[in-house]
Amino acid sequence: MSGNGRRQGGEPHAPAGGIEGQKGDGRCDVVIVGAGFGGIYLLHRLRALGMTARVFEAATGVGGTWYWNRYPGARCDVESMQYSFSFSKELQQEWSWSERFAAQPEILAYANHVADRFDLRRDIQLETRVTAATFDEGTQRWHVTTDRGDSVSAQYCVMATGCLSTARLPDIKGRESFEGATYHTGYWPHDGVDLSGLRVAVIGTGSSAIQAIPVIAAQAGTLTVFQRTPNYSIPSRNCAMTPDYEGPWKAAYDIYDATDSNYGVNDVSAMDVSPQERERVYEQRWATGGTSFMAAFNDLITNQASNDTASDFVRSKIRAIVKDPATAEILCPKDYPIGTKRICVDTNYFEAYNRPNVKLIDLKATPITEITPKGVRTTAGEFEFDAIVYATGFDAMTGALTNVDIRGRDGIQLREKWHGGPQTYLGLMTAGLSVLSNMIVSIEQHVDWTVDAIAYMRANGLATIEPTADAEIRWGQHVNEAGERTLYTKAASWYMGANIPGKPRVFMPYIGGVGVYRQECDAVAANGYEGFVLTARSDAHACPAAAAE
Ligand code: FAD
Ligand code: N01
Repeated sequence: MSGNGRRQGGEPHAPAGGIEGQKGDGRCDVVIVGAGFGGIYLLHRLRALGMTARVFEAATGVGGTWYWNRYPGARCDVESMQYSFSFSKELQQEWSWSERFAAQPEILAYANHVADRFDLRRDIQLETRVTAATFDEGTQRWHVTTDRGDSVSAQYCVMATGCLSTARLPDIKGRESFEGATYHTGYWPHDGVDLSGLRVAVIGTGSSAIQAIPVIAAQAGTLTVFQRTPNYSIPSRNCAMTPDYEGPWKAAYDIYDATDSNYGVNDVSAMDVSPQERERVYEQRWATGGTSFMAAFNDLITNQASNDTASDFVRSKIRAIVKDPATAEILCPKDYPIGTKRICVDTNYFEAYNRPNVKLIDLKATPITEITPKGVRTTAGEFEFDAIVYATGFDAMTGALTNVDIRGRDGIQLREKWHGGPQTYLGLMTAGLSVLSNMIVSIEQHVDWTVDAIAYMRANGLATIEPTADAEIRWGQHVNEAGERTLYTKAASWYMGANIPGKPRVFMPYIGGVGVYRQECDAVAANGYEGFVLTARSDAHACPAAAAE
């Protein structure tokens, strides 16, 4: 490694199609599905364990989220100094981000750099979608097949397929009939899109739209935004990275506990300070920018009265920024507490509505009835466009898993088992088959726990690890109880599966906190994988090398 470790462009070096000489039938210890941050770190850890692993990735490059989401304005909302791997001190120190919140090309370049720096590409097969994974009870191995005809036998199959990787186009009547260009933010063309002078529609106002709208507005002839639910958004105050900013972060990496959910939280209730003090704190957080706004007080997500004060503050900011009062009112979220849909972070989002070429359509008042060959029809009439951008989100959490035909013991199918909502133990495994954070921190924790479990199995001559049905039920109750203690269930969000018509409404993320979750997972492991059934290999013998890992 030389220089500051940054590669320009972010495109992969591996030949399209993947690893030479490894097509067709094969055996390995672990199949990993997905080469986002999760998949690549998992591969790195398994190699260190001396295991053979093959990664299958549907895309033509690594990077996952940051490979697919190339829409204008895409960037992280967790500060880049934190939205980075921590597993290698050298990597942490040598990489430099150019902005406080890095843009998509730079994050993709980082993913590619990690793949190169740790020599990961030789085990990653690109442009290959895993279509099925079937557990063979006779051999106690997974049989994994792909859309390119690969057929692999593996002792373990890890789905590192991401929570937000299955982009979703809404089922709006006539969608296919549109004669102009259609885009989805989550499948943005790699060559970029020139929207200069065009009449553009954006459907959706989630995080993706909120980042894209100001950039598209500056380019398009006209931009019409179709909003169903308004969102709370905090300015990012993004800026160039300086040595003065970067230096203390790098110096503190060794002592900073990224899983500390209370980091930066002002440990006082919003109800225990005067209105003047509340206002001062909110103003300070607004000026600092970013998601830390939600840490202004310690009970914003658990106490409705406290939350109301933060929601009111943000609404007052929207009304102050947006010059047209009617537009401002439509942009003000009113029917759910701030933070219960993922809080958005923007650069000049509300300001974009002050541009003469930007118009907002309130779909609560005038819903879309159909997409026509010329554009979008609402109950108020037809709007004509050259391009429609769907910023309509993802089949979150479960979509990438249920897309694969996963069959476990007795042929039990994951898709069928999860018909009424996902059932897991620790969110990591499910019987019969075996997010709300800085996700890189959670990814590292999930991977570390999984690799430790595999090492434990090897060391103890075990073939399978599978949660008991009872452990799944108890975990599901625990996740629900934690959710019920907060205001999260008050919003129709993708956390609840509410963005997909017909998807079961289940609060899916665990809200107990990253640190608490880690302790719970560690305790399960320390107690001999409590809640799991472990079965011995027929040729069981201990593997001391693995035990030492
Ligand atoms: P992904 O990055 O989603 O990777 C999964 C990979 O699996 C994909 O490449 C996909 O192609 C592949 N795959 C799926 N199914 C198959 C299959 N059947 N066969 C083969 N390959 C398959 N999180 C944060 O913490 N901070 C942020 O600022 C942030 N910003 C985000 C911005 C956007 C636009 C989006 C969509 C998400 C953002 N996230 C953010 C969440 C982000 O998804 C995670 O931080 C992280 O990148 C996820 O990594 P992953 O490896 O788990 O999954
Ligand atoms: O998707 P979303 P996203 N007609 O589901 C609307 C991460 N992320 O891609 O709210 C009309 O949030 C839908 O309306 P409603 C982050 O975790 C992070 O924006 O269902 N509208 C909503 O407005 C985020 O939470 C960043 O009423 C329809 C929008 O489409 C997650 O990814 C950036 C519709 C979808 O919003 C998903 O964000 C981007 C229909 N039929 C993403 N169907 C960062 O900043 C849906 N909508 C780091």
